[in-house]
Order: sequence, then structure tokens, then C-alpha cells
Amino acid sequence: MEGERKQDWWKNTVVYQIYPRSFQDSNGDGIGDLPGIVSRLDYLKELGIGAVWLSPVCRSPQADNGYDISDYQDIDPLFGTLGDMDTLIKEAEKRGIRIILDLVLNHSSNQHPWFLEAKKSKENPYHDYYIWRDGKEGCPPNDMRGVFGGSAWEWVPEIGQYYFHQFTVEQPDLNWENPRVREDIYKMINWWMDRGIGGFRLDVLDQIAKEPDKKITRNGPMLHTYIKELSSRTFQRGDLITVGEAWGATIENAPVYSNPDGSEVSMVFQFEHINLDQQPDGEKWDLAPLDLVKLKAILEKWQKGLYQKGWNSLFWDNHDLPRIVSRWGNDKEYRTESAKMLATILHGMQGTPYIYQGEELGMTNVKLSMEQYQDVETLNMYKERKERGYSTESIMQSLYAKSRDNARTPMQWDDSENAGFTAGTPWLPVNPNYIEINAASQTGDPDSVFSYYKTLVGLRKEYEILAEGDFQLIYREDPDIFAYVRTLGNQKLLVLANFHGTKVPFTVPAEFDSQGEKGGIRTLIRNYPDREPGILRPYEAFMIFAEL
Ligand code: TEU
Ligand code: CA
Repeated sequence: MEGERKQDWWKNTVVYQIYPRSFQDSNGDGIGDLPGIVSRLDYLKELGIGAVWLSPVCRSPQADNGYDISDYQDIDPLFGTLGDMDTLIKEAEKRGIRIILDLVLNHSSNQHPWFLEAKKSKENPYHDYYIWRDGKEGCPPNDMRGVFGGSAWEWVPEIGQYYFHQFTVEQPDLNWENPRVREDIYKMINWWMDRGIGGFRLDVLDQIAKEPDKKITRNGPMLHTYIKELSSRTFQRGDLITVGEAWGATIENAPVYSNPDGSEVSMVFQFEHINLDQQPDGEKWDLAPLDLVKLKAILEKWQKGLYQKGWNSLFWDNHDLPRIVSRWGNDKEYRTESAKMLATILHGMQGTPYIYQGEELGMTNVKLSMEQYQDVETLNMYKERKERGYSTESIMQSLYAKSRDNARTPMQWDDSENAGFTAGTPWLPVNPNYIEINAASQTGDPDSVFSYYKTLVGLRKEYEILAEGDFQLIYREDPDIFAYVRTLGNQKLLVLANFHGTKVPFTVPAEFDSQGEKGGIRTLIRNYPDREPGILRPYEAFMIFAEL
């Protein structure tokens, strides 16, 4: 690249995540697909987003809904064809939307030809594409456990060895130490780039450099060497957005990944704030109330820590997480207000915001019966906790709050049968509240959650302060108010919210008080039609811009 680095387009844009299975079915088989997505592009254009991250659509036996890939260079017939993907890329581009592919590079499917070869014999050229170890006296090499439960080692009698898998048995870990694995991966990525892909989301990027002999999964010693090689051989050829999923990201290592020199990825998803509503030594299923003061402190740490040193991704939701309005808002009487409040806080920060499908409608968690849940993590957890003696009641409470299927119920398009998602039987039930919560009733309504998100997306394009301004947390110890001030030159932006459902006494700081004589002060967005002097109402939130 010559001279000055060009402005990174993804700093002023908002990304929308689609879970293809649950977005729009086009052929009545109950499963969302690529033609379905194409048919909804105008909706996304209306929202104003600049890129769509598609959860995996490559060929897969679907042991983990596509996060187990058996052919990285083909589309799973469930979702369509390569031709459909080309159409999607083209049609999206016409609407100013780039397509981000989900790359699962830590592991493949156990049905991938590489693995089928690898388990034929130790001499097979693909054997070392995976990680094999001898057992110890008939037992696995060590006691490492998979993320979804059970041992991380699986015995293969034909080989007389165990292979390593951080996720399900059907997801054997790829061996990144093998340069031939890396070369094949680069070839595949370049092939997608030549097809017009606008970016990549990298599944569990921090886990690719695992060293199971030392029980290291995240942040292995070779991690950044591998990512730098990967990036220089692929991503840096193009003007892409790249985002690594990194549960092990810390404020110390995040600048390495997202260094403005562009040597690794554009940004990572970090999850420090996501673990706040679980018991400190427990699992995500062990519920605990959210401590707002801690949430503020963590987000402040990331805002300040990456300022001019890296780049944040901003998200509340994804396909693995519960719906934010049910989680940290109020999905009953203040659903609309609290959904807008949470959006205000998130979209006011520095970074690239991500909207997960349905979040822009204020879609909520769901309560399913055990026979209806589909997610492999959910099913394994139920089995394990039953065996360990947990009551059904406590298991169900955990699932209602945290099951990944909360995010995966079909998109609620309208109030017709199955919410307009499919003409057949949906693979996972539609949330019964679709009659009330759906896109058709919101797109034309200026007071809807959808319209609020649309305004936020527009503000990010219009106001440079959202992308570039610095961040100062205010009312740090306040147990109800989440507020901060962004500053850029002579501009200031106050982002303020009552995070809870009770009234809170409050006076707007003088420098943002438009009652005064000063010009240049305006409210950019708010979730109540007016302001009540001296008070913040339940979940009240707004942004006030001041030019001095
Ligand atoms: O998730 C990584 C991951 O660690 C999750 O399993 C996470 O711990 C869990 O979802 C929390 O409930 C990624 C994908 O986002 C997820 O959908 C896949 O199942 C996983 O990788 C394996 O590819
Ligand atoms: Ca379909």
C-alpha cells in the first residue's frame, strides 16, 4: 500500500448478523436459505447497515448448525448453491451491503475429506492435518474437556490413537502447526475473496494455536505468528472487514489483534462483559444478577484501552447469546423503552456496532419444552446436569435465560402463520409473541424499535464523533445511570441512560442543557417524546450533541 493508509470503511458502518437457518425460508422446508436472504435485502437496506455477517453456510453435516464444515468451498444444499451465493453478493452490493463469511478454521467436520483421509492411517498425507495422541493405559492423554461437555479426546480404533476436539466429537481440531494445513486454508480464503466476499468473521480465532499437551487452548504461544501469516497471505490483498471471535481476548492482547497497522484483523469480539451475570466460579448456566457498576467499568476499560491502539466491536447479542432485551432490559411492560435504551448505550460507543437479527425489533427470549430445543450445547447441558442431580426446574430456568436457542428462533417478519418465516414447519418453533413483535408492524412506525435502530445507524454515518471521539465515563458509581461523554475537537456528545425500571432523580449537566441560551446543542435521539424536569423515567435514554 502506498502513502497514507486509506480510511477504514468499517469504522463508520454497522454490521448486521444473519443466522441463515432462521432468517427467511424460500422453499417451504422450514429452514432459512440464501434466496430467502436475497428476498429480504431491501429490509436491510432500509435499516442502513453496511455489511452482513452470515453464520456458516458452507457444506456441513450440521452437527453444530454449520460450525462443522465438510467443504469450505461449497454451499450446503440446505441453504442453496454457489450460484445463490454469487447472486447474494451481487444483489447486496447493489444496495451498498458487503457480505461477511463465517470462517471456522479451528476445526472442521469429521466428515471433511481431510479427516476421512486422516483417520485411515498414520501414514496418510492428511493424518497430520489433525491432532493425534496416544492414550495412557487405556485412558485419554489428559483430562481436558470439550466446551460442550465430555472429554476433549476421542478414540479411533483404526489408528489406535485419540484425536483432539475442543467442541463436539464431530468437530476435530485442525493442526495449525502443519504448514500444509495453513497453505490449504489460505488458498480457500483467497478463492472466496476472488468471489467478492467483503470480509470474514473468524470463529474462535484465539483457539487455533492450541497446545493440548500443555492444556493450552486459548492464546497459545504461536497465535499471533499464525494470525500475521494468515492475514498477510489473504486479508491484506483486499479492503476487508475481519473480526476474530476471541473469548480469551484481554485488554492487553486485544491491541495486538486489532493494531491499526492492519497486520492481523480489523477487530475482535471480546466477551468480558458477557460473563457478568453468572456466578463468579460457575458456568454460564449459574445465574447471577448483573452488577451495573461492573458493566460500566469493563466497557470503560475497553473503550479507553483500545482508543487509538486498536478497534472495538460493539455487541450485546449473537447466535450464541440470549436476547439482550430479556437479559438486561425488561421484555414485559418496558420492552420498547428498554430495547431502545440498550441500543443507545451500545451505539454511542467507539467501535463497530453489530446488530443480531431481530434485535432491531426488540425480539425476546423464548421458553421451549425440552423436546423442542435443538442446540447441541443445550442438549448436552440438560443431560449432564440431570446426571449430576440438578432439578428439572433449575435446568429449565437456566435454559430460559441462557440457551443458545433463544437467539435462534425464526425471524419475526409479520403476524401471519409462522411469522412469515416459512410456508412449512419451522425447524425451531417461532416465538409465540410474533403476533405482537414483528417487522411489518415496525418498519413504518416512527416510534418503533426498528426506527430507533435505523436512526442510530444513520447517526454513525453522519457524526464523526461516534467513530473518533474519546470516551469519558460519568456517574461512575451510580447504581442506575449509565452515562458517558464523547469528545472530538470542539464537539461533545452526551450518551445517557437510566438502566433500570424505576424513576431516578436527575438534572442534565449544564453544558448539555438546551434550556440555556447557548446554540449548537441538540438531542440526536431519545426514547421518550420529551423530558421530564428533575427525573429520568424507566429506561429513559438519549444522546445530546453540543458544538462549543
Ligand atoms: O463459539 C465459541 C464458543 O466458545 C461457544 O461455544 C461459546 O462458549 C458458547 O456458545 C457459549 O454458550 C463459536 C460459535 O459462535 C458457536 O456457535 C460454535 O458452536 C462454536 O464456536 C464452535 O464452532
Ligand atoms: Ca429453505
